[in-house]
Parts: sequence; C-alpha cells; structure tokens
Amino acid sequence: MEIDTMLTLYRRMFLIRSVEERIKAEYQNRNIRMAVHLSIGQEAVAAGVLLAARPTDCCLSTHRCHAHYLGKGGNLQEMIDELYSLETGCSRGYGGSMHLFDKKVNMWGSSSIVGGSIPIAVGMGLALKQAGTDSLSISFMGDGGGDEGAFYESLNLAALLAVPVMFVFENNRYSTITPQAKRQAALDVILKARSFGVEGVSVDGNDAVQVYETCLPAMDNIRQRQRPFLIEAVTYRLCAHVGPGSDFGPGRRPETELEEWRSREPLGRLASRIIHERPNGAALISAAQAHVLAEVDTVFESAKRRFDEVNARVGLAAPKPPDPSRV
Ligand SMILES: Cc1ncc(C[n+]2csc(CCOP(=O)(O)OP(=O)(O)O)c2C)c(N)n1
Ligand SMILES: [Mg+2]
Repeated sequence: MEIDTMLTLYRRMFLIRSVEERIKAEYQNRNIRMAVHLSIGQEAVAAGVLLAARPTDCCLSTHRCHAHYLGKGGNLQEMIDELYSLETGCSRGYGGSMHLFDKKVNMWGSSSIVGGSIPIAVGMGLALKQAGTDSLSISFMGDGGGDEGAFYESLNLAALLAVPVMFVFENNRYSTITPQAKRQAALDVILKARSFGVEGVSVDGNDAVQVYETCLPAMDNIRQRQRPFLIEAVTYRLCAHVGPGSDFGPGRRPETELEEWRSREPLGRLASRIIHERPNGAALISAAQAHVLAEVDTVFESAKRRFDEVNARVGLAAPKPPDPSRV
C-alpha cells in the first residue's frame, strides 16, 4: 500500500481518537449534557470503510456514530457544537451525540434505536439505484443490530430488490455488557447473510489496511452488480458502553480481554507499520498528530466559548461540579 494511503488512514483514525479523548476530558465538567458512546479502539472500521467509499456514497449509522460521521468527512465544528447543544450544531442542537447528520458529505444520520437505521439504509440504496446512479448506501451497525428483526428483513429486501448497499457489521462482541453468545443462538453472521442471498466476508476490524483493501473491491462489485454485500469487522471497544468510564470488572466485561485487545489496538498497529516501512515514518506520524491536535483544540475552545456565552445570556448557573461516584 502507498505511504500516502496509510497516512490518510492514520490521520483519520487519529482524528477520531483525539476528538473522543477530548470528549472524555471535557465530559467531566458536565458541559456536554448527554450520553456519549465512544468508539475508542474501533477507529479502523470507520476509517477503512469510508476511505474506500466515494463522497457520493450515502452513510447511515447507529448510537455509536462519532467515528462514522468523522470518517465520512462530517464537519467537526458542527459535531462538537451539537455535543454542546448549540444551535449551530449539525442537528441544530436537538439531536446530540447519537444523531449526527451532515448532508453536505452524504452522512444521512444515525439512530439511537438499535437496528433502526438498517432499513433506512436499504431504502437509501434503492433510491440511489432508481435514480440511475452508481453510488451505494453504507449501513453501519453493531453486533446488537443482529439481535433485531429489522436486520433480517433488511437483508431479505436488499437481496430481493438487488439493492446496492454495504452492510458493515461492526462486531465488538457485546451489546452493552452482554456478550454475543448470550444473545444469539447462531453466531456466524456471514452464514446468516448468505442464507438470505447476501454475500459477505469477515475481516480484522482493528487492521485499517485490511478493512480498506477488502472494501475497495467489494464496493466496486456492489456498484457493478447492483447487489448487497456484508462485511463483518471484528473489533473491540476499549471504553465503557456509554460515557467516559470503563465497564470492566466482576459481572461486566473481563479485564483480561482489555489487556488482550489493547495490544491489538488499531492506531499503534498502523503506526508501527508506517515506521517499519518508511525511514521518516515517525516524523510523518508526529506531524500528522500535531496538525490534528491543533484542529481539535481550536474546535473545542470555540464551542466552549460560545456555550459559555449562551449560558451567560440566558442566566444559567455554572454546572455543579461532578459527583465523583457517578463519573
Ligand atoms: C431497539 C433497542 N433496544 C435496546 C436499546 C438499548 N441499547 C442501546 S445501545 C445498545 C447496545 C447495542 O449494541 P451493538 O448494536 O452491538 O452496538 P455497540 O454498542 O456495541 O456499538 C442497547 C441494547 C435500544 N437503544 N434500542
Ligand atoms: Mg456491539
């Protein structure tokens, strides 16, 4: 793979990671007053799939949509404004973290209802086909999407009507803290898709290069044959299901898993590869990081300043300091 492509993948993953790390830090002061579902650890899926896509392809997502919005090129300032409930936010401050939308880049929204956006993505794909385009629809879902009837109805309809849709089954193996094996009698989603006439493939969802290189020909194929396709990206969420904390420990996810998956996290893996393959790789990575961090800082400071101005104007008291037991 070209170094430029690897660096683009790295930069996109680092943007997602940095934005979410900053959300974690800012969350403590209670100015972001909503549930946030972070994708830390899962960045390679959004980066790999969406770098392979075209700007004209249309994307729909879930409650865990930050990475998909950013991977699709959604406006960062409008996303952070949305998290600060400002009317300049991408959903005018009414949607919040789970409802990110940027029509300019064909990010057609996300749904907090598990499985809720999958049929919409099929409808979107059908509309693109009927309009005579060769664009496709991209439907991100978690493995919890596979607990829902809407997923199976969508597979069926997409195959029956030959819809150009790519289902991205982002399998982090948990729905909140319930493992897939406790929710689904049959685990192999590729087999399930095939039983509906939808071909698919499973990839290492923590390897951005593999995700990208798998999606590129698969998307070409969807465009040419006007058939649906499913990619399962196996990955792992390093933060809590919701909020900036963690959900490891007795009765929750086992800590041994965290150790195992931390060593396979996607940014470190791609950075090692770039450094191994290029003598100036470390310098290229540092430059990319500095550029992204400066952008993230500017955006957050702008949103915070305007958030404070609005609060001062309407006379809202400063938020109470957080209760440490609930952070
Ligand atoms: C229909 C429906 N059922 C239950 C919920 C509560 N809920 C919100 S997120 C979530 C977990 C979904 O897991 P998954 O689809 O695997 O996505 P992940 O959180 O792992 O990214 C659940 C059960 C919901 N929002 N909608
Ligand atoms: Mg999941």
